[in-house]
Amino acid sequence: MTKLHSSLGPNPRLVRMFMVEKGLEEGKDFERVHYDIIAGENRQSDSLTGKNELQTLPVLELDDGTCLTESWPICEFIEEEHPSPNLFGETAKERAEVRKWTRLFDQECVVPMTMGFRATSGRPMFEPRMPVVSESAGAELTAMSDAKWRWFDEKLGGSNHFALGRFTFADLIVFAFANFGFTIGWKLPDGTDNLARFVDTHNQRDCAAIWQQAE
Ligand SMILES: N[C@@H](CCC(=O)N[C@@H](CS)C(=O)NCC(=O)O)C(=O)O
Repeated sequence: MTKLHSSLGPNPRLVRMFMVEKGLEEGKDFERVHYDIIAGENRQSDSLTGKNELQTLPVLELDDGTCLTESWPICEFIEEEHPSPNLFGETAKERAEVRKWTRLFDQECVVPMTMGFRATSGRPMFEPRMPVVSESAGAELTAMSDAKWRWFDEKLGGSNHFALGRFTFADLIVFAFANFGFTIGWKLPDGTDNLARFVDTHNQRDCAAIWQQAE
């Protein structure tokens, strides 16, 4: 059976949410292998190194032993294997639109947000594990990310969808990382009422339950 090597954190949960959206069930369609990243289990495990040289989660291990890494490409792989419901777009133009919003969000919000967190409130956990920027640079990165969240709020306007006028991966990644933020004490920046409405709306989706589950 396909194995999803998983842990606490937004990236594994993004893939798990995607699987819920696809109607794929843990125990039936895939097996989940959990790593305690707080205890550094992923960094001590030789077996994970063999699957992902970066020792991060998620890793999707296929029946033939192929190991796929990086949450977004894993989700695109799942989409190709399970085309319905469509979450990346039906045509090349639609896919370009979904990937545009995903890329913008990944680069402009996720990167500064996570680097900022690792250098400030997350510092005690991350400093011993990986290079982190200074606390003041971390605060600047958080401010840059907040400014981009506001830009996303403006782009969203009265809609609850970033692309194609329907639920896509672009919405899922924004929703997943907002929920991740809430678990670490982050709040939507002031002046992002559209995003607050977006989160409230998508909290009704089945995939939102992933954030209520203890690891
Ligand atoms: N770019 C990767 C990021 C993977 C990543 O950083 N995963 C985190 C969990 S959200 C992790 O494994 N952290 C534990 C560690 O770095 O030791 C992806 O998209 O999957």
